[in-house]
Amino acid sequence: TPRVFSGIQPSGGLHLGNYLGAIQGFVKKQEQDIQTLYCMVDMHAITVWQDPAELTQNTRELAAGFIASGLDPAQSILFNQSQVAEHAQLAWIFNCVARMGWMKRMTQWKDKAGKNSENASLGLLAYPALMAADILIYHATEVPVGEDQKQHLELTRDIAAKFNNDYGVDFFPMTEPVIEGAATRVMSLRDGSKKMSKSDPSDMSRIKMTDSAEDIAKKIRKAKTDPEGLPSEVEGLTDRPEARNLVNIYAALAEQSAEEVLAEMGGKQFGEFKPLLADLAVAKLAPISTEMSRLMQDTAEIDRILAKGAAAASEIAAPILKRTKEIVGMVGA
Ligand code: AQP
Repeated sequence: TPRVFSGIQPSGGLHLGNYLGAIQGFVKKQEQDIQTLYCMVDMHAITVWQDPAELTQNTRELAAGFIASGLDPAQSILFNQSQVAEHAQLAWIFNCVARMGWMKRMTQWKDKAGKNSENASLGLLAYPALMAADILIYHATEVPVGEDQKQHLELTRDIAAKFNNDYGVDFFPMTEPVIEGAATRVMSLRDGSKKMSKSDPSDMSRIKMTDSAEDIAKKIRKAKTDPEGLPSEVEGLTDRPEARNLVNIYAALAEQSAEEVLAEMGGKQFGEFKPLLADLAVAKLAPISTEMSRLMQDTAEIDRILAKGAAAASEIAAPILKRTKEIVGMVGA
């Protein structure tokens, strides 16, 4: 039976890219009758410096964001990564299976370590091995993510295959990325060549889940565009990354395809389209953000949900870790 796992880093406030690229897909998977596990990956977050108080706050807020978006703790296992020790234990074994060269080829490593890679944390380099452990400790087969995670998921398959081959077993399954929807790669509102991200220094580049209606409208109004209006077919978006981005965002929020949006909106100028997009974004995000602030008033309840989730996750992970250790030949497994 398929099992679904995915995670998001509590490294800052959730943004529209996380919502459209990942969380909407998490909720879709929950609606199918399969086991779903969704994780706040705090151990991934600390691969770059996180202020401790902010990490705590961001982890709880992320849990609130999951629940407010429609993830039901009675249906999905919602938990915090560091609360399930099996992740780190399997990650160590995978650190010894994966090769340095594989890690150094990852575009996320190159982007985040930058020119000063000697000074990046060792954890940042090993990030994809921990991610492989997150997934494979549950023998998860489906991973809903945004497009930027495709390369890491290929590496997860490489690690599973090398482990199976090195130890002569058929133990870890091959996982499939689930990259679906009209906005699998939401771009910055200021620069159509960069993805929308938590760490972009410009707050105008992203729409946060907790932004007010006024802020959402302002950010969309000021979003970079070209002087032409909207085409009536998607071919007309070629070489127009900013226009394409806004159309894709509209499509994903409306749960339509870009073709359907353009069939309706083609010919409109951005002066007319942007307010429609802003209204749609507010209609979709405002109830989520209201529910998030309500949930954040009772952080003890959030912590209880996460503790319960961690216990349920650990029940699945423990026998898989035990078997892995036996395969490796560790005494006392
Ligand atoms: N721009 C995006 N479009 C579509 N999907 C996206 N995701 C992230 N950005 C976009 C998806 O969200 C999930 C969680 O991602 P993450 O926790 O790795 O963090 P992040 O949001 O990707 O981190 P940022 O925003 O890029 O922050 P920094 O700047 O700290 O690295 C994943 O499924 C991802 O694909």
